[in-house]
Amino acid sequence: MALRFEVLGRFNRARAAQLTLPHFACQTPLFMPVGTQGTIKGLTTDQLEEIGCQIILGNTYHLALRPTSELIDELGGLHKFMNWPRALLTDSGGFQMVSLLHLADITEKGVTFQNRIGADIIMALDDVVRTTITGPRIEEAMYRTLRWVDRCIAAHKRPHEQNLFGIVQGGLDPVLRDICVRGLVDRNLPGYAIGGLAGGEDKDSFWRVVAQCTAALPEDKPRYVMGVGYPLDIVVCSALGADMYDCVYPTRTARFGTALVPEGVLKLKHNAMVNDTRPIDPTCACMVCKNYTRAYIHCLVTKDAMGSQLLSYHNLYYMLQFPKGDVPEWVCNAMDVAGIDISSCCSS
Ligand code: PRF
Ligand code: ZN
Repeated sequence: MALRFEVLGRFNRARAAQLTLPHFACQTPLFMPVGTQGTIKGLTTDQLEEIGCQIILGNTYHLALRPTSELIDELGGLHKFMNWPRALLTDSGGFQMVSLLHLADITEKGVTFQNRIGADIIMALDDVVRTTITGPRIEEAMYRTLRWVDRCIAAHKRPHEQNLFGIVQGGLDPVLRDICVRGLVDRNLPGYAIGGLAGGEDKDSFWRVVAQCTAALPEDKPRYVMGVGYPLDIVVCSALGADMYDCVYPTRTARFGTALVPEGVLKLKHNAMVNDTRPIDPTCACMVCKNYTRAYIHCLVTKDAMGSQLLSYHNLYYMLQFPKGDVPEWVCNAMDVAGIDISSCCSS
């Protein structure tokens, strides 16, 4: 294992922990910005450090195509290539994406790519099926995911430098999820992800699967909910005992002119912004809110790259700051504010 996971505090099922990875000691719960091509669009790595980013997610599939994993390896690994000293996680990309590479031994190749790229955490290859479909395809994907994790474990050449995480699949079916969780826990991996969610299912089903998986996963290992999410989802999943998240939402929505604020969202394209001299969020301490007005960003947005860069900076700052501090306090406050009662997900 190439990580240490120390729980520092608990509140009901929520926990705050230190996750020590080869390149960085991270505080959880944490949010991972998505840098598909080895960059978070519009931000420098210095800026990412400045706003408290601890770990970045990269996509094996995209990196394998360009600049290719061989070149990244030759140039000293992804950390060096993108000038990022802190932690990195690479996602295997799931079956559909990796299958586009037309490789015969996709599972083994996926791990070999990730070994070359050199991330702190590498994801096993899984078979991802949309949660909104039903029938035998869900079961097939879950069993395939379990078979593939064994091939990934066997192909993993650097277990003392990189952590291979398994991914729980099984759609919205509690029996399939249970088989998958148990199978992965038996493999004694350094961490586990809950996959196959955030694909259009209703919130109750989503939270119920997260609650079931977190309850069955080991207490002393990190739990990562993939592709999540919105601030509210992160709060609820953290209350249910999850630790890690990733999502393109804050940066993608920035490019469409939307800022994340405590009240929800602020649309900078709106005509009301044209002469608004306030910052995006008067309570935000970020560089953008300290220096620029809504009127200025309104003027730039969709016209100049600077508009989406400033919005991405603010949005990521928001996502990286809000889960900080005393977990009991922010989880409880947020749940109260949102009027959410998770007791129904937890009783089983
Ligand atoms: N598997 C992988 N990556 C993912 C997901 C998954 O299930 C999700 C959730 N749909 C986001 N990213 N490998
Ligand atoms: Zn701000």
